[in-house]
Amino acid sequence: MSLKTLNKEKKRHAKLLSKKNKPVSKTNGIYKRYKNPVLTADHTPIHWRYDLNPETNPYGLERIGINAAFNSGAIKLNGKFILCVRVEGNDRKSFFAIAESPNGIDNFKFWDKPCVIPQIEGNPDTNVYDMRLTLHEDGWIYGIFCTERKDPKAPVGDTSSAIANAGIVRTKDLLTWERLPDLISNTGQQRNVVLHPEFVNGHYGLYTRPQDGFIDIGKGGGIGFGYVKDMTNPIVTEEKIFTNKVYHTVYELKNGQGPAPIKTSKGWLHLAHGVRNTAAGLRYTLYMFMTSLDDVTKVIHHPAGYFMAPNYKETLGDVSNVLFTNGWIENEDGSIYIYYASSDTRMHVATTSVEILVDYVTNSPEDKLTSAGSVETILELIEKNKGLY
Ligand code: M1P
Repeated sequence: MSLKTLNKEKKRHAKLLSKKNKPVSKTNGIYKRYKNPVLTADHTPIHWRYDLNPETNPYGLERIGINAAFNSGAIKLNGKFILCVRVEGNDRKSFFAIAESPNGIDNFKFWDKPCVIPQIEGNPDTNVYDMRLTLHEDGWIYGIFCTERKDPKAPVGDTSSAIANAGIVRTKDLLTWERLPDLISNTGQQRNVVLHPEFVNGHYGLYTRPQDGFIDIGKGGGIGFGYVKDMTNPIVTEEKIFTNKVYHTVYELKNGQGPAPIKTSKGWLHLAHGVRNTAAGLRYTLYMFMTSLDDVTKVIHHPAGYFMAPNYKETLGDVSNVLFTNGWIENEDGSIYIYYASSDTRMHVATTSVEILVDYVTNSPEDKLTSAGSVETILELIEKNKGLY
């Protein structure tokens, strides 16, 4: 790489990584969005992309292109805000890489090398993505991700049919990963599988999202919950769908658990994505609900509609009109950092607090599932506001 090109690129990269982020002034009181994305493809280290030897790269060309940095698991470790990022190359392969920030809103820097995920002998992953990190009460940090492989039963000439399942790793330091067997379930294909942070009835608890095909939901769908006795032999024999897709809601077509839920004195706070179809294609938004402390599958509060939908800039990207989340961090002071990706392209943060989210989830009206019902809900608020406006 020519010295001039290299220096220019290094300067541009350093400036991007140290750019301050600040909240935008417009807010609904529930969360604050931030001006800049926290991570993009351009944040990936220069030494992952360029051959820095002028003898082998005299023109200073980029040798390995990175297309996107999105759908990240999140955890706070050793005082740092850590993301396990889905990085996607120009070759369409996704892989995981850790990025850390001292404050959770800017200055995210990738670690020196991407994560090396051990492979299952004889059954390598073709593509991996969307890792959920859960610090479990057994002391391990588990990473559950989607492992995608070509469908061995695909007819000749069909080069697209794939099978999705949950791959499982565990670690103590996010540097060395132990691969455990892939999830065994009998409900079809699995994506968006998430480990509950506590034992439930003496077992590991998994949020699942079974569907009949890779794209086709078929008779499947909904967020399920199942038990696993031993994570080194992860078999879920039964899944209870406890929050299903519903006609004429933002999760009409499909949904999926976001990160592991956060425990509060009122119940477990859940963040999920819901998908509906439109004339312009699928629209992914984020929504919230709360489950009971006595029964993690009992939904006790469920605000109507979406919690967050893509704003204009966020609607644009590789897969437009998508917000997706698989990571959030509850800070020691009760603040919450929601890490979400827009349009399968880049990562953002939104900040709020446990107190605010509990208020949002417990006091926002539920969906009455008809237009007349929505008008009735607005009239109730207008009545309550009498004399106040
Ligand atoms: O492209 C949008 C999202 O599509 C999938 O989510 P789901 O399985 O709910 O449809 C995932 O591939 C996800 O990575 C992606 O962001």
